[in-house]
Amino acid sequence: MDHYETSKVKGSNEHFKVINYRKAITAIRALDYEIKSEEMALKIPRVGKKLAQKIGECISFGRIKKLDHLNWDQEKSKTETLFRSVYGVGSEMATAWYKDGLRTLDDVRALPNLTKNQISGLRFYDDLLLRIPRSEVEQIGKVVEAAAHKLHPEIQSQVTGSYRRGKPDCGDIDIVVARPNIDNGDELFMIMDHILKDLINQGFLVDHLSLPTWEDSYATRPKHFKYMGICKLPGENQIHRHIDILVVPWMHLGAVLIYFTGNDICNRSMRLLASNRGMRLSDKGLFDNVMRGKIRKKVNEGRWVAGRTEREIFDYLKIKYLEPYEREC
Ligand code: TTP
Ligand code: MG
Repeated sequence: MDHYETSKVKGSNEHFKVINYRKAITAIRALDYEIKSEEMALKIPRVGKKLAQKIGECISFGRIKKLDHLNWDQEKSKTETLFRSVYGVGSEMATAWYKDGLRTLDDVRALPNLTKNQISGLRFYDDLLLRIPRSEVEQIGKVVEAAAHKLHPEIQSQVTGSYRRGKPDCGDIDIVVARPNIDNGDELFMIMDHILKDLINQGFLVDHLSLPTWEDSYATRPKHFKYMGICKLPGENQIHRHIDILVVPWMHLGAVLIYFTGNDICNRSMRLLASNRGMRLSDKGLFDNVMRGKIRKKVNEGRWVAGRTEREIFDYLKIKYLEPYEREC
């Protein structure tokens, strides 16, 4: 997967291989037994014939021949994977740094032209690598909810992402905030602004990766606001965590919950299913009567038909409602 990750171009064969490898890795991680043969590997969901063969090779010879033919440069792949593990660093940057002779995070730290996000990513690197136990995600969720309720008790704040799918630990905290019947950007920005100021004053938000900004045109139309930052619970020995807070229109809440609960593969499948039915699913809702031309490129935006609740979207797509814990695709 690392090899394809470094050589992928969006929409290319490599791009889809990365996705397929990821699905297989998730399935293999979930096993509670050891894979002892190619035949056993083949029985695992999402492990196809070719991958099973490679697993078989690993078991028999401890290596994969294809990687030699690919001129797989293990040092390059490992180093680029290390660079990509820094927040704000993508594949292209990682490859460029490797080409420039950089090999360690200290080499990267010495660069003069790092972005603000990369500087934060390096500053909190060790903390951000650590998984967050569910109990801590819950506590962090309560801090944000309390700030939202202080502003108005009616405001809803929900932890989504891997937490909502029931995972025992999470990579970050994904929070969605909405207020019943409030859709316009003006009020939503105000809600975001108040919550952020409160959380900054408390010392809970300690660094910002992306702060929403205000534009006049938001006043009348539904608008999503996304904050990305670093938070820390009060008290000694607390770890810095990556938090995303979304403030979204009430009419889009269901679509946002589907998107932000994920997982990403499940989102991809639902979008493809919608597209196969002449519809389009986004984090704003489900749109019907979408005309598509060549290579499925959409010709019109379609008509918004559902989005307030998740069930509404599943119903309109005529698929059985999936509980969040069932969305591990
Ligand atoms: P993440 O927080 O990146 O993923 P996660 O919460 O599922 O897992 P983790 O424990 O590592 O945090 O994103 C939240 C949701 O946003 C994800 O479940 C699905 C959606 N999403 C996509 O659909 N595509 C993407 O590329 C990303 C980054 C997220
Ligand atoms: Mg997450």
